[in-house]
Amino acid sequence: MLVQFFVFCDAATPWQLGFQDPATPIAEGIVRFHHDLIFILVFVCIFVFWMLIRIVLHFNVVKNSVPSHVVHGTTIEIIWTIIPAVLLIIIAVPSFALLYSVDEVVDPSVTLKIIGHQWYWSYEYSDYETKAGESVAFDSYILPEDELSIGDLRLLEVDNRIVLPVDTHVRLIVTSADVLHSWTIPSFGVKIDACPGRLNEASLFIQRPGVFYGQCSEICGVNHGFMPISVEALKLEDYVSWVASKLEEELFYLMFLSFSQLCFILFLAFIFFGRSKVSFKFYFNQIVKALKKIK
Ligand SMILES: [Cu+2]
Repeated sequence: MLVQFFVFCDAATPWQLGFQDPATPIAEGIVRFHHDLIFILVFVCIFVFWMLIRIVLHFNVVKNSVPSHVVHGTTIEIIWTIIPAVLLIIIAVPSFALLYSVDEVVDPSVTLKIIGHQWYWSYEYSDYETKAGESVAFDSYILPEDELSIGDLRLLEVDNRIVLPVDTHVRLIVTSADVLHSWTIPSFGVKIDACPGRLNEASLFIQRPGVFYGQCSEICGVNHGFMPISVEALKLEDYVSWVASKLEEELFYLMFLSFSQLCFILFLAFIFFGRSKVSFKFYFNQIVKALKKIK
């Protein structure tokens, strides 16, 4: 029980009614705006229900057989127009402030490109590249149930998590390769559509380390429910070492690829020269001769 007070809720839980714990200023703003609205809503609801109950109890044929003939009342009409209008203005001011701050992209230090596919996500960190010009890019698939470990979240865990730094302005660029998807992390207050042929932009400023979970929020086909999102927020130094390891991995992969290509060519050459009557030396001499002619 005590643990629950100190652990943040960053994933959907069964029978959840409230919000997940906010991890960005935007998510905090959304939660607070919701609470402010509920405060006003409670007073409005109590007043309206009180009026309704009064009308039902007092103004019926048993208690009031002769109805009033009043059809017009200037004062009451002004009151019931002005008060709701003032309430709407009180709601509109913070609402617009929040709406425009969601759209604001503050000088980002990291850019993450998100591409929705049927039915997985792929991610690209175009800020960094290996000496061979390769950027960090990977696909992120749902982890099947038989591969889950104890404590893993069913339908939310992925094979490759996104890693992002905390206390850093991050820009998200979202698009899709096939149909509409929607990249959503409730704790970040981010829900951004992935449309084919269009780039959508959002900003992120994660305030605490942790693992955050979300899901595709646009019905995109039969496996719509099986393309979760998992973000690992790390301290800046840990993030830097993660990027370095990813770049190394990429370079190793490239080297491995070129090494295996070389082996394959040698293998073909071995088969060819092994079977032909002319020797390798003959071909070698021919090539040397041809090179000398070029000179
Ligand atoms: Cu989707």
